[in-house]
Amino acid sequence: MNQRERYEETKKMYAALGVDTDAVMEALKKVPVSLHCWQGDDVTGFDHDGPLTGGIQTTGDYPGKAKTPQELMQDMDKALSLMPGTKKLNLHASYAIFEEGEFADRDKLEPKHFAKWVEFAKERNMGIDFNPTFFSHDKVKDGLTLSSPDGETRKFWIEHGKACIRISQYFAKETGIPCVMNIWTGDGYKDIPADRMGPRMRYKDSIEQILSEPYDRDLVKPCVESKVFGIGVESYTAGSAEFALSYAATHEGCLPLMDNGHYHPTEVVSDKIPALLCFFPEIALHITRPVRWDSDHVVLFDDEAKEMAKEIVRNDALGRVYMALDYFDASINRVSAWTVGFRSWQKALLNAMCMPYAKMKQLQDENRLTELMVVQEEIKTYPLGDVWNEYCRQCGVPADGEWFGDVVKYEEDVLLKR
Ligand code: RNT
Ligand code: ZN
Repeated sequence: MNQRERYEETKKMYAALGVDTDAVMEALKKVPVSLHCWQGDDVTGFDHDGPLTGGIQTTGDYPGKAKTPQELMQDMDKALSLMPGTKKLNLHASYAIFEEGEFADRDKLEPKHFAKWVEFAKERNMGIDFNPTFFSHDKVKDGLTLSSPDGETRKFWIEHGKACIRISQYFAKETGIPCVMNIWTGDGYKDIPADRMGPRMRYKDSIEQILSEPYDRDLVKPCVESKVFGIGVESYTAGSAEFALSYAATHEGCLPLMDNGHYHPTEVVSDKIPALLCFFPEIALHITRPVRWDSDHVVLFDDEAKEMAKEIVRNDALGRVYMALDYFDASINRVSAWTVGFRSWQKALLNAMCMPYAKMKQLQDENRLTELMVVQEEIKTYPLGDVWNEYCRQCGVPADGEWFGDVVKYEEDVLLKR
């Protein structure tokens, strides 16, 4: 049987369950997923020479890392050519592109410093999401930014946040697609602090000042991302889960952003998604793979990715959840890291969309839980791979088993020559 015939058989199996796989693929093609630029260069950016700070870390020194905007764009293009579906570009402020001899510090950034990214995104029909960069900079004072007790430090970072609001609005206007702007800081303490509330009160005030910058709520979607701890910031994080969620809940127009690496290891974001959807019109996600801690491994088609996707799909929330990948592995080919992560999340969404939820919900509501277990188990071995390969074919990208050689060739021809 060739791939086409296999798909036709598989389609009948899913149809018997009440799932229309043709309709699923059409719907999935329209769902935007944001691709993070920072996997391409180990979260380095172009505006500083110093180390990565903020309690996050990349490990590994795989050859071929992108060192210029041109190289990063070239690598991203290679990865994009191997990914099915609708992509959005996720940028950090530290990826500003300056003209020869030009420089603007983070508090003075302007839309023009991102004009080349806008051009890149427009040529590829992509929207853009944005992140102020509150780390890897000498104005981070004693590990603190927006929550610093030092007024000058806070002011610098508030100005950075405001500049980023203006840039986000520019992205949205240029691309015609709303820009999700995510606020995350690594502010916190390595050891037990004496004052846990003061930094949070200052953090709250700083975010309020940033969001007092005028912007169109239909164009810019500000979010606050929480975190449980960072490297060197083990005892206390100002932007904890309760802080970020309460901030979003009490500030109209601000979304909570959950990163699934940012909770205690037995907590799962899949369960938090439907909880938040009861209250928030829109939420945002950073999708990553925490291995024992917030390690930011490449996203795989694993159990929690599948569960997260299911919660978005079965609550009819594809239009309410902004999905962005967020991981950085410097120990493997970075184009492959991007590609595997993006394809895995697409697979998770496809898997989630190929399930008979009406029937499953009915079993639950009628307390037929034995049968529900059987149905949920048996669907796991349905031939999703045939639908996936057909989806890749329709999207004009290689099927599984057909793309890695391309990356190897790119590594030989381009990456190893840098
Ligand atoms: C860090 C956060 C944050 C960063 C990016 C680079 O733990 O997850 O989202 O990964 O901003
Ligand atoms: Zn994140």
